[in-house]
Amino acid sequence: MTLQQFAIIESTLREGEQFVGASFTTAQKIEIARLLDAFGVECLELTSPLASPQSYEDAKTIAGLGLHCHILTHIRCRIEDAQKAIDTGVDGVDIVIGTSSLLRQFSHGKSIDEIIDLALEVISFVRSQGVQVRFSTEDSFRSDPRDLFRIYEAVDRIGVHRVGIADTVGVATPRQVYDLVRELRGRVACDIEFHGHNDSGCAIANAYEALDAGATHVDTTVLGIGERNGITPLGGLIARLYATDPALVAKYDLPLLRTIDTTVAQMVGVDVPFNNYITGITAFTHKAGIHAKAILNNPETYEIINPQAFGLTRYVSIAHRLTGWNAIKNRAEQLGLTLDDTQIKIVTEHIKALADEKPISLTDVDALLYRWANGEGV
Ligand code: HCA
Ligand code: CU
Repeated sequence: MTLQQFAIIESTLREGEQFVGASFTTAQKIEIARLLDAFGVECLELTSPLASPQSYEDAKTIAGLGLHCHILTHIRCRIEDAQKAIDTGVDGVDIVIGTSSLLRQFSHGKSIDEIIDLALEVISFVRSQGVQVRFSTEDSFRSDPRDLFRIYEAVDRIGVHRVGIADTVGVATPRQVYDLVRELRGRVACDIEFHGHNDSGCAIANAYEALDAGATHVDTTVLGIGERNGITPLGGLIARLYATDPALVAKYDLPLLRTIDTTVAQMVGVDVPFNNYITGITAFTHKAGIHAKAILNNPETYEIINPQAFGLTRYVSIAHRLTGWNAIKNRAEQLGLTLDDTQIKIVTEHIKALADEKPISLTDVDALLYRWANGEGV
């Protein structure tokens, strides 16, 4: 149901700023905010205005840009934090507090009852100021589910707009996420957000399962940047949803994704990974002869994502020993050379033999094709 209605909370300007290479200038934050807004994300989450004086100023600046998306900021569960957040002019405040026994013992030292009392106080305050409020439990998957439900039900009763489940340490499996969200969906009336770290490689699958189980909001960052190895990447979530049904992500300006990924990569001093979802350099590159033949006949044979939907093109790699004669024939046609199938097959054997001797390039393939087309083949 909510797979059709989900919203993205893009947290590059909050969780993403917790990536070790990130230290965005105001101008960079504005550029990222504008790009993500143009892409069509529903919400942007900003670093806590309490983090530093510049963070406060930047939150004010971004809240004042007049973007289409909702501007949220992220705070600890404290009235002073909430006041400062509201002062920046944001549309909503995301509150988080640790609920695992580890965090209760080693971080804030509060009991579940104390957490509930505090949560009710801070949420009521934010609501009284006419601002949207979300309440999230840090390290949800290492918290006792009975504690979680008590907290979520209590905050739901007093009209919180959204509750958040956070897989802070990336420990959850897709099935655990599905089960927890499903159970929660039956217990609260408010929206449900999922925030998942990627320590064990499940962040995209977990976000997807959360939506499938009834979550309404998913947190992402560009390229997945965040604490440690980050959270659900924006492009990865889009790829997952597109693969289920392109209509699910038709509301976004998909061709902007490449610019978004490369812009943020550059700002934080990394390359877009070669195997990145959609925008990685090899995401639409086909190599083996069998694949190349089928792709040339009908790209859907080996592509669940249409690169054109993202303003990208596919590439068929043919200069190697795994190549096939159909791909070589296609190259000959591209070059406008007339060679019959028997000749193409012979050239293909030569290409394979050459590639067994040394790494070859497209130039070598072309040279062989020209030789045969000019009647100089042996
Ligand atoms: C953190 C906090 C958080 C918060 C998530 C949320 C997490 O940096 O540890 O507000 O839902 O992963 O728990 O990012
Ligand atoms: Cu996080």
